[in-house]
Amino acid sequence: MNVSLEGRTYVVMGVANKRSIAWGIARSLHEAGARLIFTYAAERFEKSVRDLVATLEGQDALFYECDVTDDESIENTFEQIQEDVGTIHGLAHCIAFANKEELKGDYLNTSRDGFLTAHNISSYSLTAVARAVKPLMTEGGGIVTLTYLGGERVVPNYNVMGVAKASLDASVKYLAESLGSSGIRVNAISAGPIRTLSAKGVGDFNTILKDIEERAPLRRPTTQEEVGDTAYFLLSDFSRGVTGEMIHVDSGFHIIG
Ligand code: NDP
Ligand code: N5H
Repeated sequence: MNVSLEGRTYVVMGVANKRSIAWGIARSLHEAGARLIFTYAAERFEKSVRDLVATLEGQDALFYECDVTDDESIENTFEQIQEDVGTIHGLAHCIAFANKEELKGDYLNTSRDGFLTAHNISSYSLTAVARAVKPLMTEGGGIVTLTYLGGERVVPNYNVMGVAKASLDASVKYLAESLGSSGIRVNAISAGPIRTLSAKGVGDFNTILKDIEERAPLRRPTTQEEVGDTAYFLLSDFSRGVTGEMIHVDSGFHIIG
């Protein structure tokens, strides 16, 4: 069994800045020796991702623009990656979006457009990306996505994103079945709240974190590094028997009633 990721290449989707969970995953994979490929949503984010990656010593990374709402963009990205590097050993999908005005108040008021946008970007994108990366994963490997407790139970203000995460969680299981015979495992990490750009300005984050510090078994908030190391586990041979699974990296908060 090889738990070093030397000689392996992983795609990381969803680094916006140094607080991104995707960046925590990238650092863990980098430390394990992996070569990394980054995708960003639009050209205007390219420089900030490149500047961050320049801080990873000895990392010979590649960068591609990929808007997951656009089938052509997904196809072009993975065709280009195949041309440039050939085989891929895994992928981290760290992408979600819902309209800000629908992440507060009553879920009942969710619009059709808002519902479809949240599901398109936050859930369907995993299926579209999994289909596009499959031909590049000729040696098998792992796909990891990020989810949140609000998909399993009602969490105030998470609203339409909770419904989209429930759909994402079900997709992880169906994709695990679709891709298992190709040696590709599909798993989710359910992360505890982490202050990222997405989390900015939504809900009362301080109150949510205080509750974690008081009631979660580990009495401390989740870190990017904790999620990063669990992604490393799920993308390495250590987890070779694990697929269709959701691992909570949330200081144990999900077991508290
Ligand atoms: P970030 O804001 O750092 O990352 C969100 C990413 O989604 C951004 O990089 C953004 O890209 C990308 N994105 C949005 N729309 C598109 C699109 N159309 N195409 C491609 N990329 C897109 O936040 P997080 O790190 O917090 O979020 C990562 C994941 O973690 C999400 O799935 C989130 O739901 C999940 N999660 C977060 C938790 C938290 O507390 N922070 C807890 C549990 C789960 P760009 O900036 O280029 O637009
Ligand atoms: C219960 C909570 C707090 C309330 C709900 C938060 C939901 C957050 C998820 C989505 C992804 C946030 C989002 O789409 C924000 C956008 O409307 C506005 N922001 C942006 O457009 C920025 C610039 C870009 C980078 O963001 C994206 N996403 O593209 C949940 C929290 C305790 C935990 C949490 C924050 C979960 C989660 O899923 O992220």
